[in-house]
Amino acid sequence: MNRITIGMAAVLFGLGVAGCAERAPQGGTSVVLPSINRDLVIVAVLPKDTIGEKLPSEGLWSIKSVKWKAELGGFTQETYSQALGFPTNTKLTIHNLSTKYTHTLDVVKVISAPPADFPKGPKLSIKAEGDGKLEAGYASGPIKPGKSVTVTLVKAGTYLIGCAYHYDLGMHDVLVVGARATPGPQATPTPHGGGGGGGSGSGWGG
Ligand SMILES: [Cu+2]
Repeated sequence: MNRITIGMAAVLFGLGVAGCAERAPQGGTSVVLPSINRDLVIVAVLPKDTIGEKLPSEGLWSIKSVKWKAELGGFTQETYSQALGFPTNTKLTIHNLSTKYTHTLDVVKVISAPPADFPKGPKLSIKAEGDGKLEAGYASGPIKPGKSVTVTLVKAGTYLIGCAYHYDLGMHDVLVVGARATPGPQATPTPHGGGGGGGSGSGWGG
């Protein structure tokens, strides 16, 4: 006997964005584009099932995650850096939001529970590995500014991810793949946009 279930995704998505400062149109999430100058920030829509990545200092900032007991940065599925969460079997687009820098998304390590202990100076592959399937050892390969790569989330789990070029500049994050996985709280932009994003971050997040 067949049953048809509709509408849940839209309902859940609606809950997900409630409370954000910038309300996104239905079906997508908002993301801040590179600023033209310090007084003008443009917010665009990041499509569903997409991870946007760029340096924390390029405007994604970093968040001290209470849940993961680690500083996370460089990756978002909404607007600013956050822990990531998607259902298993999602066909995910990894989009480089940068105008200047090439980035990657590599699996650093698979963990079973918090804390997210990011290893110091891990060896991350620049070249693509893992045949488009997100598992231990996956590497996207270089993604040029404005370009995307797709990967299928074939296996439920908790993945520490990072950029092979900028791991040490704070581009490392947690990606949870599972039925009920949802994104974590977002980083808060640093007022006046002066400094870099790799700072102490104390007092951010919550
Ligand atoms: Cu990078």
